[in-house]
Amino acid sequence: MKRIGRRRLLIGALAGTAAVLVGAALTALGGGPGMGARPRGEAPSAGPTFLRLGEVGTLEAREGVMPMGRWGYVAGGAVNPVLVARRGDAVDLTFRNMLGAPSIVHWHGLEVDWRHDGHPSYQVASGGTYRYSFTVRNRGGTYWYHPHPMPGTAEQAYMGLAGFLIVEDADTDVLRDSGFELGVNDVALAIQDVRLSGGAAPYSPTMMDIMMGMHGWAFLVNGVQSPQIALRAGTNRLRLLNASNARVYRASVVGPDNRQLPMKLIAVDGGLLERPIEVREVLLGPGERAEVVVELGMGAYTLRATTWDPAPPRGGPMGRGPMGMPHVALTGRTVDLATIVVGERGEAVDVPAELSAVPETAPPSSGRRLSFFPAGHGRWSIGGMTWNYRDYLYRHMSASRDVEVWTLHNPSPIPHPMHIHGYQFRVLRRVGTPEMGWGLAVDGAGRLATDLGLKDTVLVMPGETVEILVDLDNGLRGQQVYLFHCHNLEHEDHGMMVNLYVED
Ligand SMILES: [Cu+2]
Repeated sequence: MKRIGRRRLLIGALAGTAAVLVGAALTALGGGPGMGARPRGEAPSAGPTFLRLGEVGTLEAREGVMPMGRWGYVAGGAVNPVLVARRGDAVDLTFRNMLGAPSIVHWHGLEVDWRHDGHPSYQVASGGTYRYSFTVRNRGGTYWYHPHPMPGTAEQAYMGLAGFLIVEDADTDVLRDSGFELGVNDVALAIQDVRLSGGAAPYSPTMMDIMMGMHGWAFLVNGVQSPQIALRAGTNRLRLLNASNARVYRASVVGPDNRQLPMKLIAVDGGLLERPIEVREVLLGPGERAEVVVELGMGAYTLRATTWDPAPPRGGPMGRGPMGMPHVALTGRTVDLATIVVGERGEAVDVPAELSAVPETAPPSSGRRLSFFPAGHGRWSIGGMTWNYRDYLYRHMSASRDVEVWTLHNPSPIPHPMHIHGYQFRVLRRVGTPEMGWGLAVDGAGRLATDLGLKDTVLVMPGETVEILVDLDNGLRGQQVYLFHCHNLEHEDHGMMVNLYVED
């Protein structure tokens, strides 16, 4: 199996990260006491490994392959490898589920036939396999893969099963050729929060956690707590992924003077923006991605975020507020996620002023309005429906005819990052944005910089109404059953997911 940039990783700009991760990966794959068995015949890897998606024969979900006994996907001897594909690539790989519970893989953001999309109808039992066969049809961009069984997504993602899936196309080639190199000055950083207890991070949500989503207090970047990321001076491209179960981040890079650096936002969920947008922070709900370009000099920097924690309920856990929910609130605080150490000279890169033509979406033919409500017993509903396999929130949606405006209304005190499978959509408007998003709007429609490209996940903040434009024609024909769900994974596991039935 071909490895991309492996040699460069070992000697290159990620050496610091690699140093942190070498030990971690060795311990994990070496199978220390209580760490689980080492995959047969596979050597430990050093640092993030880049693998061609089309050349991955088998992707295994395994327990105990990461530090703290956490879980991961194993391919080519690497844990949670960064998979790299080219638009148009044919993918034929086998998922093997070595977990103790059913699982299936979802290619988050990719437009694929629903039989290869990780719908839980296709989850396989422990020891089972599932064969994926699809063509990569998306624009170049930063996507990711993670488990999607029902229930169990929340636990499996929390335990560490997640990886990046980078798609390349002609537009991202131009950007790369301007001077970015994967693993050198183009790095992928997945942010996650967990609760540490006795050197492990077990998944054991309380009823309150199920209602609010599981919020941890220890922060991991690519599976490592408070890592040092070594970059070179000059221009760096950071691909940020919020891989957390529930936590929302306003992320920034802070300099030695403790001030937020100016950054260029160049890409979001569904690939490159039309042109770079100057920002100092990006708001990322669970599942969302943002690519930012930042200029670094010699010295130490901090990847920092404002995050929100559920405040203790007023009136005790049994106290009920509006909508029959516990009295909940979210309180912001600042956390340092990673240290960026710049000790080597690098290159300045001129980012093109025109990045890509984001495809136009046809004018809408119809509209739907959807609200999110608690449905009792820790469950949540979308448009009045909670998850079951047999029912569809919408039937007879027409791929060839329907372009829809969806008005997503969140009357609850909890943010809901809403994700649609099989499509990339546009964000049209935000109304009623709360403090969490204040100061981030960049146009008269209340949109954030991260709303200005193609999206597969949109954060609907407490009290907010967000309009999105969904073109049901993703180029795939035949009957499709796609999912629309909250990417707060406790919400997803507790009913906040529905089927959509799309036909020609
Ligand atoms: Cu939710």
